[in-house]
Amino acid sequence: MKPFYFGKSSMLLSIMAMALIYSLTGCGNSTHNQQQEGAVDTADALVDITALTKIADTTLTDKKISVLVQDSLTSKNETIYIQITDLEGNPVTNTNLDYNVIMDMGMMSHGGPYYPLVDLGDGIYKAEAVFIMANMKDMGKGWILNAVLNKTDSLSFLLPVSEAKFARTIPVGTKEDGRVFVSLLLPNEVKTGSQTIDFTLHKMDQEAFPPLDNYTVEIEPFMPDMGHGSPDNKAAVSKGNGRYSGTVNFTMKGPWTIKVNLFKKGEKVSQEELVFPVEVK
Ligand SMILES: [Cu+2]
Repeated sequence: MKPFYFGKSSMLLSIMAMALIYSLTGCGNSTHNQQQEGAVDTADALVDITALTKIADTTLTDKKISVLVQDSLTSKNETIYIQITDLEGNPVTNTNLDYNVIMDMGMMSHGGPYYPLVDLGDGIYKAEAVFIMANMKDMGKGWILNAVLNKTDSLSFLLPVSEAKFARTIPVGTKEDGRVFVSLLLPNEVKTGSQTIDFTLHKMDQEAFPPLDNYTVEIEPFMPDMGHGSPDNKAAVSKGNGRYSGTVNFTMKGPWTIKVNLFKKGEKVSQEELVFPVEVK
């Protein structure tokens, strides 16, 4: 199968995307998804909620639930914050919150990879989901975050997910795991020098998108305009829960690409080389 980038806006690609997802999930209307077990991630426990952008909210009789993001949501691995306050704006803690994400495409719906909620305290919860495609005009409601509060109140938030400027989540065929979604967590613009490079890997299993460990994500930074790469890069290795971390070195400013191949036991197992553009400032 040719490489396919989800979420292009032309009608032809829309139809292809729909047909592809339909055939891959093999299920027309399921909203089922499977939440993966995960270790508590406290790396960004000190999130500045006032610096975030609210994209949706709803008010219950005694609570207000807000959905916040860094800037906006695009078709990639994204972090979403859910804030619960009382009607005066004071944090409400000790709530039981559960969630999933689905994409309503009109004639069908499908899920995407997502991680368990992390309770950051002060009524703030961190969700993380991979939007494997962008919302499409005139095709259903698009991505929806469904939350259940204290096992009783069901809430639905429409998520405005637009096309990522640079591809950050790309599907690739593999030997053993079928189609694998490779998500690069690097921002569009980075600084020169050696830095951490993180990926997440998820496969499609019926309607669920379980994380994949036991791969090595080989990276090769390249400057297409100048025809050179860089030394001292380290392949991203598994940290568990589908998360991978390595080191990338950008030796000068300008447009770079990162070529990515998946390896298992020293053997290349991805069917095509993936190319992620990065602007080095
Ligand atoms: Cu979709």
